[in-house]
Amino acid sequence: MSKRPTISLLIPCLNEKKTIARAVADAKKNAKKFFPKDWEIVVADNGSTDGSWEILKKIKEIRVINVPIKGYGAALHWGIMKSRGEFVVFADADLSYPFKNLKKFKNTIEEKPDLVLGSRLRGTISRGAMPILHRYLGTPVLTFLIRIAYRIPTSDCNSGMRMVKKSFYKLLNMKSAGMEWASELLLKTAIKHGKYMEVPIYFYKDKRGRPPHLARWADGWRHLKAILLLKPIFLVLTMLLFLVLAFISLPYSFGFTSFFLLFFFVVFLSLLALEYFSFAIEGKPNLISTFLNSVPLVPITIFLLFFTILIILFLPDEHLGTKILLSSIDAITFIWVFLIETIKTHLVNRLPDLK
Ligand SMILES: Nc1nc2c(ncn2[C@@H]2O[C@H](COP(=O)(O)OP(=O)(O)O)[C@@H](O)[C@H]2O)c(=O)[nH]1
Ligand SMILES: [Mg+2]
Repeated sequence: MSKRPTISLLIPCLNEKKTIARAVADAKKNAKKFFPKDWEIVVADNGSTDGSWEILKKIKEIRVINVPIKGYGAALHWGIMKSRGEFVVFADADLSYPFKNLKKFKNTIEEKPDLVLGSRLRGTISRGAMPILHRYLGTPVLTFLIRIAYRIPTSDCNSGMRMVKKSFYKLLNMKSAGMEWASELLLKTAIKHGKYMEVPIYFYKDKRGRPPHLARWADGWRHLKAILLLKPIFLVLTMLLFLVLAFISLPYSFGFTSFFLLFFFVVFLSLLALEYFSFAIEGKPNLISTFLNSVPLVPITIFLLFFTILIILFLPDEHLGTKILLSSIDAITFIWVFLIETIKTHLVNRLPDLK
C-alpha cells in the first residue's frame, strides 16, 4: 500500500447529481495545489438514487464509499473512519464551501491541531448563502450556549467545513448519525481537551437549486439536545430554575406553581432516566444507576399510587387544583417507572443474541 497521505478530502453525498462532479473537481484542483501528491479524495455516498453514484463511478482518482446508514453524521463518520489521511477535511457536496479554503486549513497543520473549524461568521459569507434565521438566530444562539457551557472559543458551531485529526477522532466514541453529529464533534473536542483552532472561510450560496436536506426545527432541536445531554449539569440547572419559578409564583397563582412544579419533576426524572440509560448503554455503573438498581421501584410506585388515589378520593372538590396536580405527578411517575423497567428488561438484563 502506498504511503499514507497527509490529507483526505471528504465529501458527504446524498442525491447531489447536479453539483457532485463539480464539487469533486474543485476538491481535486485544490488538493493538487496545496498538497501535491499527498492527498486523497473520499466521497461518502448515502445511498443516492438520483444518479450521483453513477456519476461518481466514472471519476478517476477518488474513492467512493457506500454508507449503509442514513444521516449526515453517519456519512461523515463512515467517511472519516475509511479515510487514510492523517487529517480529514470535509465539506458539503453542494458547492457551498469552496475548497480554496484548504489553504487556511493547511496553514494550521504545523500547530498540530485536533479539530480546525472553518468559521463562516468570521469569514466571508456571500449574499443569500445563509438564511437570516440561521445567521442571526439559530447559529449565534447555539454557538453562545456552547461557548459558555463547554468553554470552547467557537464562533460558528454549525459550520460544515472542518478538519479533524483522524487519530483524535477515533478517541471520541461518536454516537449521532444525524446533523447533530456536528455539535457532538465540537463538544467532545472540548470535553476531551483537544487542540481546537478556527480559520475564517468563504461560504457561498449552494448551487444545487433545491431545498437543503436540513430540517430547520427538527435539526435545531437535535443540536440543542446534544448540547444539553453531554453535560447533565444543564438539566440540574433547568430543574433548579423551575423550582425557583414555582416558588416565586406561589403567592400569585396556584396554576403557574403547579405548572413549574410539574416541569421540575419532569426534568428531575429525565435526569435520572438519562443517567440510567447511559449506564445501560455503556455498561459503567454510576451513582444513580446503582441507586435505581437497589430500590424496589415497582412496589414503591404502586404504594404511592394508592396513597395519592386515597388523597384524591377524600379531598373535597374545592381542592380540584391539588387533585389535578397529584394525578399529573402520578401519571408522570407511572410513565417514568415504565421507562426505567423497560430499559432494565430490554437493555440491562437482555438475553444475548445466540446464533
Ligand atoms: N442531511 C443529510 N445530508 C447528507 C446525508 N448524507 C449525505 N449528506 C450530505 O451532507 C451535506 C450536507 O447537507 P445539506 O443539505 O447541504 O445541509 P446544510 O448545508 O446544513 O443545509 C450534503 O453534501 C449532503 O449531500 C443525509 O443522510 N442527510
Ligand atoms: Mg450544505
